[in-house]
Amino acid sequence: MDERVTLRSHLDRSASRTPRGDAVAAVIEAIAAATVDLAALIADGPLAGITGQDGGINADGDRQKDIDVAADEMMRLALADAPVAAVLSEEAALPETLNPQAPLCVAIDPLDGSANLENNISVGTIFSIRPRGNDILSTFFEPGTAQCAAGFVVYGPQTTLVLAHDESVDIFILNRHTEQFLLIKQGVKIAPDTPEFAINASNRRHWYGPVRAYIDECLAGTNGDRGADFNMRWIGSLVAESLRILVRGGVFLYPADARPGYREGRLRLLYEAHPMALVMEWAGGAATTGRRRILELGAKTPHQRVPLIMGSVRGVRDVSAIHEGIEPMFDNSDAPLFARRGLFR
Ligand code: FBP
Repeated sequence: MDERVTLRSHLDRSASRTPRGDAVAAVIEAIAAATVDLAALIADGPLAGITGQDGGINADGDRQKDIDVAADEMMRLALADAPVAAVLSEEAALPETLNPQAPLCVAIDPLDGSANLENNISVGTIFSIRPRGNDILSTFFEPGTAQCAAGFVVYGPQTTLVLAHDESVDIFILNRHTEQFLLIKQGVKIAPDTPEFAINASNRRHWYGPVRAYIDECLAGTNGDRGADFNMRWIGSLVAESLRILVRGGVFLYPADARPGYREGRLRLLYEAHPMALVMEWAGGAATTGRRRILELGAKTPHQRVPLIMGSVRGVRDVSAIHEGIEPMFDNSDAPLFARRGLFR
């Protein structure tokens, strides 16, 4: 018999002392219950009729797989029975109103990184919870500081729930036999200075100067001004990268770059960057665009993209320092200009 604390009793402990605590707990439990079913579906994959084939094009023009469509349906069904006024899903053009009088709104990426599934690489669900404003739709356009809880689930060797709630980041693992999430780490803190970075390096030629300068300095290792040999990781799955940062630190970058469609980065503000930024900050890390703190940004459109640089405070601070004083219009100049502006020059 496992004596660990269940997600439910963990939430019960804090429900009475956090604003709208019971409602927030109910929403987290609803999402968690749906992820138990989704984890089983992902694990069975082709055995459960998941072909990995196209399920169409979503409202924002992204290709969907059949599993994206199934995950979206599962999350919507779960949230319809929870105290949620409206949900914005990656898979829909606009927020959908559920229970207009309910106190909370949810932005969700039901299944992030589904392109990885064919290779049996971890994928996840990312969610962000915020209090409903008087006007339901404008709730989603409030800055990320309005979030009252956020988190993500990684469907990997284990099914892991990372929860930012009550100003703490806690990690749970799914016990598949009892179908309960059990607490394994409470009050996670990100290592402040791990020399490790994660970026899709194949885009180097498209990066703007400050990002190129930072990565070049990391690659110079002990021969360069940073004086440390950096390790590199790139999984191509945001939830897996985020969990690694929580466990051992480092910095993740999906910057804006010069490719058409990437001038504002790739990741979405409302259901990728905002929730990850809340997790990072509550775990003692940081998240920025390079120029602005992610949590201070409000979306102007539901599926707005944003550059995302997050993780250990040292790495995020160093990337921001290279951007400082460089007007965005000069971002695309040659790297040497920025190398001269690097931290140690
Ligand atoms: P989707 O929103 O299309 O699922 O993609 C998101 C994502 O897979 C992230 O998880 C990951 O960080 C990024 O795209 C990888 O992008 P790229 O393929 O450009 O390296």
